[in-house]
Amino acid sequence: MDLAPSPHAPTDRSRDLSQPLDRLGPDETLKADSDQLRGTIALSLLDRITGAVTESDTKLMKFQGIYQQDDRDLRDERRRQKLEPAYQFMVRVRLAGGVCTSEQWLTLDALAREHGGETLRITTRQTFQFHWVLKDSLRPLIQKLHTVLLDTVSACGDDARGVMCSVDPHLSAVHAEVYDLAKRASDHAIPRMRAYHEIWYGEERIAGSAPEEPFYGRTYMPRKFKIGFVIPPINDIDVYTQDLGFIAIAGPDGLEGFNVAIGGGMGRTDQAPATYPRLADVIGFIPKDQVLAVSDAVMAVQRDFGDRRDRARARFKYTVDDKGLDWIVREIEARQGFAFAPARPVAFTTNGDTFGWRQGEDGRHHYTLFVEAGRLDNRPGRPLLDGLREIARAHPGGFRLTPNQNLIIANVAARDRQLIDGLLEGFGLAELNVQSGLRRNAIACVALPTCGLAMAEAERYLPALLPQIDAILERHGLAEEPITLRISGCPNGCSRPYIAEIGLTGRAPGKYNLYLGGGFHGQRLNKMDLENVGEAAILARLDTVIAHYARERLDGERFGDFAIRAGYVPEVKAGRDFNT
Ligand code: SRM
Ligand code: SF4
Repeated sequence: MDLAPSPHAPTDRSRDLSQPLDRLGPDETLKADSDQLRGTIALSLLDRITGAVTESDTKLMKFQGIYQQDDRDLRDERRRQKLEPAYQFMVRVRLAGGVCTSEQWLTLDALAREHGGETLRITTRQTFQFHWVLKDSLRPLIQKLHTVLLDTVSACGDDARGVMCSVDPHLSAVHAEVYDLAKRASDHAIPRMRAYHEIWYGEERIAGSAPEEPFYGRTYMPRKFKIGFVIPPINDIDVYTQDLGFIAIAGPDGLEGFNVAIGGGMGRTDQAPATYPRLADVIGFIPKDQVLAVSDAVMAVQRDFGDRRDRARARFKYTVDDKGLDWIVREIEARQGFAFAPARPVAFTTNGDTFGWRQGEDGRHHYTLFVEAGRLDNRPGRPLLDGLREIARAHPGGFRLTPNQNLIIANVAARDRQLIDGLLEGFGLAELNVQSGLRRNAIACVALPTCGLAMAEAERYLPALLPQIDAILERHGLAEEPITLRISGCPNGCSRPYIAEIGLTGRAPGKYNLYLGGGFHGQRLNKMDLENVGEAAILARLDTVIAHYARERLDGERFGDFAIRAGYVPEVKAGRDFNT
């Protein structure tokens, strides 16, 4: 298939000319003065006196997929001992659509054992994160990733992040084609970033007169920009939370094109009403060969009109609301050179995963394994990392990471199913899939102890919280009821909690906001029901609502829909109304 040529701007659009340089935020100046993200990172890495890098290099390294963190469990003790914080780094791999070969898996596994505290984490955007990486280990880790064609370029930072895609390109021809487009969109939107090659691979700087970043210029995007591709009826990527979402439309002869959705996002700040989660608007249909042109046009509009003064309001969703949807659509159409066709009808049924074995159109088999909160490690009686290493050694078909933090052992020939089943049994992993409806649909962000922004636990609290809610559901005869629950350690919403039927966001240690009424397949924002409360209040409230739901729900009515119909929370129609 021929893709439309890229309308990448040939000029250095390092800033929006409507926003004078002296009024730009400090991060804009940092980017502009960073020598295309080189900063002093190479020097910081050599500094033996500290386990950290400088403050400005910390920010620039994000564009290279690396976050400086410190172990927050040790923070107070180290302060008492007058030691610097236990600095370490999170390293995020760029992995479009969560597709990973068995060879890559074995390398990731070896690196996690050597440098990453013997753990890997599947993120909510279908990639791997290493935690606990020391400064000296960064280069060896990144160089080793390079040997299996993996990198961490723009996995974080003000650029196009890892592109998501409905899981498993082997399920059908449409899945394969959509994944191929997602991968191309990811490769296309990636910053050129020579700094990465120089700093991490030790390559020489190449002198040249052409701009290093023809699209991004010197100041990249105003903020992170997230793209995702989804294949109805499964909204596994939560397409309405993406800055730019492509919703696949297939006809009798295969993939025809995409409905385009713009302006989604979750992040907000408590007590800052100008910040809010927002669901993307569907603005029309495009033929499949226009994906890159649309992606360029939408990103260019945000690049040029996004707020570069106030980072709290620099995401595309605010540009859409501030400029107005009609204005934004006209601007996108002008840049891409064609108008959107009317959107086609689509129907989603769930945003969850289907567990166990499934068979693709081509007869190959795929096994989805439940991974609680995406954490891959070895625990007594549950040697997940060891078991998956053996599976990767025995099975050449590769893996898929799901946006719900689960794992697919993909592309298995019928004759090898027994082998995989045997390994899953042997390592005690088959029983991981025996979970309640709530558990199968629960997501937690990382939060403590690595996330510097966490206000409360999430991943570490989930295993203690879920049995208590399961007990309530069981008491009311709803043990198998699929209900989406998402918990984040702060309002940034990395587990996409504002579309869950039950959402929790951390306010302080042991304290959360409770949200109810999200749409089961990610189609509606929820609404705050209780503010800044502890476990007892959360469980008591859920007991009341769940008991009522068990008594009076309509046939097939979802928990989130019921919470609104029964008047526990009002329906939120637009992101702007979320805080009112
Ligand atoms: Fe996130 C920041 C982890 C998906 C919204 N996120 C962070 C940082 C890097 C904290 C920081 O800035 O210091 C967290 C690192 C914690 C750690 O120790 O690993 C972090 N975010 C994650 C991950 C790992 C959560 C997880 O448990 O899987 C996810 C990695 C995704 C990936 O592979 O790229 C992750 N983050 C998300 C999502 C979900 C999504 O994209 O589908 C969101 C909500 C959607 C959105 O962007 O609106 C999300 N993360 C944020 C925000 C709020 C952004 C905003 O618009 O206000 C922040 C804070 C920020 O950027 O300032 C943040
Ligand atoms: Fe950290 Fe907050 Fe994201 Fe959780 S939601 S990973 S606590 S930034």
